[in-house]
Amino acid sequence: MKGMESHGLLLFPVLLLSLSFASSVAPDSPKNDFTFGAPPPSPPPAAQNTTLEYMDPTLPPLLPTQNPQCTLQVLQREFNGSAQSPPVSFTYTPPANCPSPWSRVILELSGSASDVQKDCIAAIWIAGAEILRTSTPFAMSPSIFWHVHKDVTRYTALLRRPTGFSMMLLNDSNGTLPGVYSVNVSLHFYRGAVGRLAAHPIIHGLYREPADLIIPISRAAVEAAAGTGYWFRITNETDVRTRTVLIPNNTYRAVLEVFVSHHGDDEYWYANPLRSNDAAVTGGDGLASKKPNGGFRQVVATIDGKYVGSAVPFPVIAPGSVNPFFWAPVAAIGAYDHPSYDLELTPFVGKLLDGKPHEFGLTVKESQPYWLVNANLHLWLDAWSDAVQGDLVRYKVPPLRLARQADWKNAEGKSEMEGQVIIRFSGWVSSSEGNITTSVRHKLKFKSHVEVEEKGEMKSVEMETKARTNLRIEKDHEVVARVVVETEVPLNLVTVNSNGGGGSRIRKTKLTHEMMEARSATEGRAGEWFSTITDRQDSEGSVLVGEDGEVVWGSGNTKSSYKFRDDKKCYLRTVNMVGGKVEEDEESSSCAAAGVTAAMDS
Ligand SMILES: *[C@@H]1O[C@H](CO)[C@@H](O)[C@H](O)[C@H]1NC(C)=O
Ligand SMILES: *[C@@H]1O[C@H](CO)[C@@H](O)[C@H](O)[C@H]1NC(C)=O
Ligand SMILES: *[C@@H]1O[C@H](CO)[C@@H](O)[C@H](O)[C@H]1NC(C)=O
Ligand SMILES: *[C@@H]1O[C@H](CO)[C@@H](O)[C@H](O)[C@H]1NC(C)=O
Ligand SMILES: *[C@@H]1O[C@H](CO)[C@@H](O)[C@H](O)[C@H]1NC(C)=O
Ligand SMILES: *[C@@H]1O[C@H](CO)[C@@H](O)[C@H](O)[C@H]1NC(C)=O
Ligand SMILES: *[C@@H]1O[C@H](CO)[C@@H](O)[C@H](O)[C@H]1NC(C)=O
Ligand SMILES: CC(=O)N[C@H]1CO[C@H](CO)[C@@H](O)[C@@H]1O
Repeated sequence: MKGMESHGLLLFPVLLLSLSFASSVAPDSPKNDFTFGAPPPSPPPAAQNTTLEYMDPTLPPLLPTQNPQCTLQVLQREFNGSAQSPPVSFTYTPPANCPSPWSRVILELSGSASDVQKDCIAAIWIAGAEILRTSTPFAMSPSIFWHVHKDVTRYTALLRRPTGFSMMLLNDSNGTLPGVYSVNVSLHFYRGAVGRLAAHPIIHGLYREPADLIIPISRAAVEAAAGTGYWFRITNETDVRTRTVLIPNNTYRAVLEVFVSHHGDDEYWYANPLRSNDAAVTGGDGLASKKPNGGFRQVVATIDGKYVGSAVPFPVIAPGSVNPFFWAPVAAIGAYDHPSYDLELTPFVGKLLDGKPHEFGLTVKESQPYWLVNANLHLWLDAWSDAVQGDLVRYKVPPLRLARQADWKNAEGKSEMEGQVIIRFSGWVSSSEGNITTSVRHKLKFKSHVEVEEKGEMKSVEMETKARTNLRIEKDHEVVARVVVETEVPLNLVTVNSNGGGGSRIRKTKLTHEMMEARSATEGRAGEWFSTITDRQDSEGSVLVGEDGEVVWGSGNTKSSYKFRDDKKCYLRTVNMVGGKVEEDEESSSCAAAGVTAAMDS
C-alpha cells in the first residue's frame, strides 16, 4: 500500500531490521505495556518464526466434514512484488468431471511470500466481473503464507462456460524489496445439500439463488489487458466512470454489487480532519488525506446520471496501514476478502426494459486520488417470457446533507461531520412470476469526529456508520417477503507522537474497529430466518521513527473476536496476538458463547 512513503516513513528498513531482531530477542520477551507518555517499549520479537501463517480469523465457509465433488486449480503464478505486473489472463474452462448445477462453489486462494515485501491490492475477475478483492499480507519475514476462502456461488452464471479469467496484483513498491508472492487459486465445486453459512462478515447477496446473467461494470477488456486491470481508478467525485449496458428483455430482477478499495492520498480517509483547504493537515502522523476535507466517503451508483444507490464503504485497513505490526499475522477485518456492497435495482428494471442501452455510472463522493472501483450487475431472467414489463412508481432521493463543523487554532482543534438520509424507491415488474412490486427503504446515519491536541502530537478519530435497508416484496397487493439488512461500523483510533530521543519519534496507536451485520427475512412459506455477525478488533502498539523518517522498529498486539449466529448455528472465534505471536486461538460453536443478540426490530 502507498501511504507510508507519503508521510515520510520508509518501511523497508524495519523489515530488514526485524529480521536481525529475530535472532537477538527471545520469542517470549515481555508484553509491551501500552501507556501513552511512557518511555519507549523495548524492541519487539517482530518476526521470530521463519514460517508463519497469516490469517483472517472468520468463519470457515463450509463445515469441514463436507467434501467437494471436484476441485479445479485455475491459477498458479508468481507475482514479483517489486515489478509492475499487468493482469495475468487466460481462458477458464469449467470442470468437465462435475458440470453445473452446483449447490456451492468455494474459491480458495493460497499465497506465500519468498521474502519481505509490501502489501499489494489484488483482484480476480471472470469475464471482466470481479469475484474477489483482496490484499496480500505485508510480509515482514520470509516464507510467510496465507489462505483466503470465499463463497463464490453467486457468480455461478460466469463459471458455467469457458471465459476469460484474470488476476492482478497492484504494487506500490519501488523495486527495493526482494519478496515474490506465489499465488494458487482453486475452485471447489459442491453438489447436494450444503449448509447456508456464508464466509464473510458481509454476507454476499440479497437473494439466495444466483443470478442468471452477470454484466460487468468495469473497464473494457482491451484496456484491462493493456495493464490497467478491470477496475476504474477514481480520483475525485466528478470523476464518474460509466459503462453502457443493454439488458435482456426478460429481466425481472437486478442487483448491482459494488467493489471498492481506497489508496494513495485516501488510504486514511477515515482519519481525515476537516479544515479549510489552505490549512495543512495537522498531526504530522501521516494518517490523513492530502486535502483536509473530512472523513466522509460514499460510493455512488447512477443509471443515466440518476442516483440509484450508494454505500459508505467499510474502511478496510490495508496490511501496511496504521501500524503494520498490528496485522502480522492477524489480518485487519476484511483485508483478505474485502466486502462488496449490494444495491437493489429491481425497482428500476421497468425503466431499463425499453430495448435501449443505458449508462451505468460509479463514483466516490468527496474522494481524493485514488479509489479502485468496479461493479457487477446481477440479472435474473424470466425463462418463460420474452417481454417482461415494469415501471418505477416511487423515487424519493433527497440529497445527503452533512453538517460540517470545524474549530481549529493552529495545530490544535477538532472537526465533526454528521448526517443522515432516508431514501425510498419502489417499482413493479410483471413477469411469469406475477406482478411483483419491490420497495426499498435505505437509511444511512454517519458521524465523524477528529480531534487534535498537544500541539498536533495527539489525534483521536471516532467514526460511525449505521445503515439499514428494508426490502418489501408485494404480489397482488400482499406482502410476500421482507428483508432487513442492518450494519453498524464503529472505528476509534488514537495516535500519540512523542520524542524518542536523538531526533527520533515514537508513534503509539490504539485502534478499535468493528463490523456488525444483522439480516432477517420473512419469506412466505419458507418462513423466517436471521443471521448476525460481529467482527471486532482491538489493537495497540507503537513504531519508532528515526531522525530521517525511517521506521526503526515497531510492535503491535491485536485481539480479534468474531461471532456468527443464525437460526440454526453459532460460531465464535477469538484470536489474541501479542507482539507478533498468536497466544490464543479459540473456536466454539456454542450459541451461549456466541451470545450475539438476534434482536431485529423493523
Ligand atoms: C512457526 O509457526 C508454525 C505455524 O504457524 C508452527 O507450526 C511452528 O511450530 C512455529 N515454529 C516456531 C519455531 O515457533
Ligand atoms: C523482481 O523484480 C525486480 C525488479 O524488476 C528484479 O530486480 C528482481 O530480480 C525480480 N525478482 C525475481 C525473483 O524475479
Ligand atoms: C501451489 O501449488 C503447488 C503445486 O500444487 C505447490 O507446490 C505450491 O506449494 C503451492 N503454493 C502455494 C502458495 O500454496
Ligand atoms: C525507493 O524508495 C526509497 C524510499 O523512498 C528510496 O530511498 C530509494 O532510492 C528508492 N529506490 C528506487 C530504485 O527508486
Ligand atoms: C477529476 O478527475 C478527472 C479524471 O481523472 C480529472 O480530469 C479532473 O481534472 C479531476 N478534477 C479535479 C477537480 O481534480
Ligand atoms: C426488446 O424490447 C424492445 C422494445 O420493446 C424491442 O425493440 C426489441 O426488439 C426487443 N428485443 C428482443 C431481443 O426481443
Ligand atoms: C402491476 O402492479 C402495479 C401496481 O399494483 C400496477 O400499477 C400495474 O399496472 C400492474 N401491471 C400489470 C402489467 O398488471
Ligand atoms: C501501482 C504502482 O504503484 N505500481 C508500481 C509498482 O512498482 C513499479 C516498479 O518499482 C513501479 O514502476 C510502479 O509504479
